[in-house]
Amino acid sequence: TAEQQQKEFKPTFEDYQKVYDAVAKKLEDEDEYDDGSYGPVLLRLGWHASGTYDKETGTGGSNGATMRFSPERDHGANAGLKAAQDFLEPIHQQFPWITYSDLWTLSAVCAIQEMQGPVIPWRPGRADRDVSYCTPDGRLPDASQGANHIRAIFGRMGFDDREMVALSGAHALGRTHTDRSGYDGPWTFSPTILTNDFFKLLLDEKWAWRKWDGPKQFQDVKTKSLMMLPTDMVLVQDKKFKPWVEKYAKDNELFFKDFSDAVTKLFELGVPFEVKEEDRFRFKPNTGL
Ligand code: DDH
Repeated sequence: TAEQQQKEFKPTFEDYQKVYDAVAKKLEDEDEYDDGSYGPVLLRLGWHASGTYDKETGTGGSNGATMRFSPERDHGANAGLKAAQDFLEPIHQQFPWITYSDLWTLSAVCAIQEMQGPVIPWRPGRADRDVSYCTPDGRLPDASQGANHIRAIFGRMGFDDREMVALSGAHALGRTHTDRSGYDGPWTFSPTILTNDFFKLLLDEKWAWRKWDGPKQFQDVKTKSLMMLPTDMVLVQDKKFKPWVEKYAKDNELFFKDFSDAVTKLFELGVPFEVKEEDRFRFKPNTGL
């Protein structure tokens, strides 16, 4: 059984690289989904698995993959993430020795790297846990809120302002869906390639409230084809967030460095690793295969 394999099989770096390669290949093959890639939704799965962490109680985080179960899978913030879990199911069948918890964060790392983002150092060690470890609803950010909310949510995970802004750069990728969050549209013109465009557009475009029946969101005045969430706009409205938006808009290398550091930290929150920090794996990207 998978559980026996997870206990008995001692995978090496090469074994994990094989899982990475299988995810990368499936990303290449299944290019009909959404804007042409499952990459963004795979990243969102890894982030929502990890972003439930509470540093005070040590609960939540990527250790456990409890989003497989109700009630956590039904939390509003997780709407649509079943697509990512279903995408990964055949990979899990192919490599039953890996835990779902490790697979989800490894796949999010793969998604970032295959979408031309920075290398994200990663280490194994997460164990799957049962339904009793599901976190309560409300631990993930609410896009309709302001700066206090962002700082409360990410502060609870242990992040500072700089890290909060760097992590938000993930919204260069993917889109919002009316049948998931209720919001509509992508943030950038290249939603399957990671760049600092989220920050550039936030500063350079003129944004106005979109006139529609849906939830309050911003629209770019010029093309009316891009969107920003209220929480995205907070990053240029808040005096302490904005300087980081400006730095990342000017310097993609700095953004990649800080994004890589913050995502590595995010995916490791609350995980009792045996592998040391200095022994983290750096997976070889397959881009262009
Ligand atoms: Fe996000 N995000 N996110 N986000 N996110 C959505 C989509 C994606 C917030 C709200 C939303 C991060 C931070 C925040 C990604 C990655 C990350 C959607 C749309 C909403 C709403 C969902 C849908 O309708 O399908 C809010 C609020 C915050 C906040 O910081 C306050 C972070 C930190 C990350 C990360 O990865 C580090 C990605 C990728 C998507 C695109 C998903 C897709 O299917 O495409």
